[in-house]
Amino acid sequence: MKTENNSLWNLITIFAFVAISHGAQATQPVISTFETDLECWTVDRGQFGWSATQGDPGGCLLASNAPAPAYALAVAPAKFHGDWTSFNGRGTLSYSHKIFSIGGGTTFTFAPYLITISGPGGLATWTNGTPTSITEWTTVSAPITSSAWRLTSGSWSGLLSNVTNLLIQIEQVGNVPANAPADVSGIDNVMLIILATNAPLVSLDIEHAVQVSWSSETDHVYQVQWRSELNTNVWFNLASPVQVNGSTNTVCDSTEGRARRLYRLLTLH
Ligand SMILES: [Ca+2]
Repeated sequence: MKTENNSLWNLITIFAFVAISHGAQATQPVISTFETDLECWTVDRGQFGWSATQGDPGGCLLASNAPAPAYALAVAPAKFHGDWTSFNGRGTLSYSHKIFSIGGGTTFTFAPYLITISGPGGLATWTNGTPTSITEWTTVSAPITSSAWRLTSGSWSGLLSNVTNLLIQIEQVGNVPANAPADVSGIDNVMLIILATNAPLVSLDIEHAVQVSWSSETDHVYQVQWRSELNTNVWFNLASPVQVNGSTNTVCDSTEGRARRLYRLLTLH
């Protein structure tokens, strides 16, 4: 059925919010893009290594480990450690994840995406969404707010005051029997960043595509992301990161065959 432009407003619900750092008072983003090496990331079990070309884009961390029920965890380097207090309520920890192969065997047990942070002040775990097969690069995003995490020891404020261990589950598939061919997964674009909702949105226009525009600050790189459902924290990159090219920047996304999408804008650096 051909849809008139005006009725698209009835079919498409658009939300947009803008991420912009808070100037001199901002907590600096912490980012791993694995462009040249593993950036001191490790994986707690199984095989792991760096790929120069299979990332989102460029390099990424790859891991391969078959036995269930253990799921391999990527271990963040020291640059992600420290006082996360200023991220509380306005920060996000996100990463790109891809299942390249689910491996072999007779039973495949998929686990939800999982992040654990811990330190002298406590331990908390975040989970959301469970893949069911191989995936494309998928953005997984966890808000740094207490209601989104399961605190198993200590206090939220005490934990955030000194995070000494960040674990991101890289293996999403458990294989039985244990000697089955291993699954292969990757992680890229790990970002601990500030999200803010108070930056001005210049315009949001819909014709046959959604046009998302925003006011930009010089020397910043932006990434527009989208998701299709309101009740999931799985975000996808829309095109590549945008280096600012003026006071207003625009990214378009086709509406063809899409009932509803939610957009957001991140400041990468
Ligand atoms: Ca990369």
